[in-house]
Amino acid sequence: MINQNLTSKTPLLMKISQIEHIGIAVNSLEESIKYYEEVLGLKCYAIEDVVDQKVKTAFFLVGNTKIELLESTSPDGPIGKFIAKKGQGIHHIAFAVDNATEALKLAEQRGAVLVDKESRKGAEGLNIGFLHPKSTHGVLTELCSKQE
Ligand code: CMX
Repeated sequence: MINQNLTSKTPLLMKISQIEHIGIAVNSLEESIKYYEEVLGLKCYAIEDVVDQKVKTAFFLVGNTKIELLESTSPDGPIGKFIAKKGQGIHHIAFAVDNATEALKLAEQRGAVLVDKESRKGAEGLNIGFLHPKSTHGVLTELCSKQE
């Protein structure tokens, strides 16, 4: 899967600073928020609609990493399709990088298949882009950055 056509100009490696968030697909934000708050003792600090992704999100902070709960707003959106097929559960892992568009290009040069050729705006105003799970050993992978 690794692209053999790397040149001397290809940057060495992507620099990931931390796990930015873990995305979890849920049937109902309301019901899941109760579990995270009342059983795990976390605090939901934001709820946001990401209209173009057809999801409603809820965020919790655990150390420097967030948990992002994702409730589908439409059966034909990515979360609606995922839940129909696999049920609730971990949906994706998001890594923080300096520049999401550059990191996407680098991942593609190194053999990953991009869902997004360039970054776009996601929840919390981050620049985000996804790598297809078929090219990442089964884990839908998001790269995100505060700036571009
Ligand atoms: N993790 C692992 N595999 C996944 C997956 C996931 N989250 N989502 C889909 N797949 C697998 C499917 O099981 C399927 O596998 P098989 O071919 O073996 O059956 C394959 O990928 C294709 O799945 P599909 O249901 O036909 O879905 P699509 O090809 O239409 O879309 C994907 C798949 C990943 C491109 C799409 O879900 C996508 O663009 N995801 C990124 C966007 C997203 O998830 N947004 C929500 C998050 C919002 C945010 O954080 O801001």
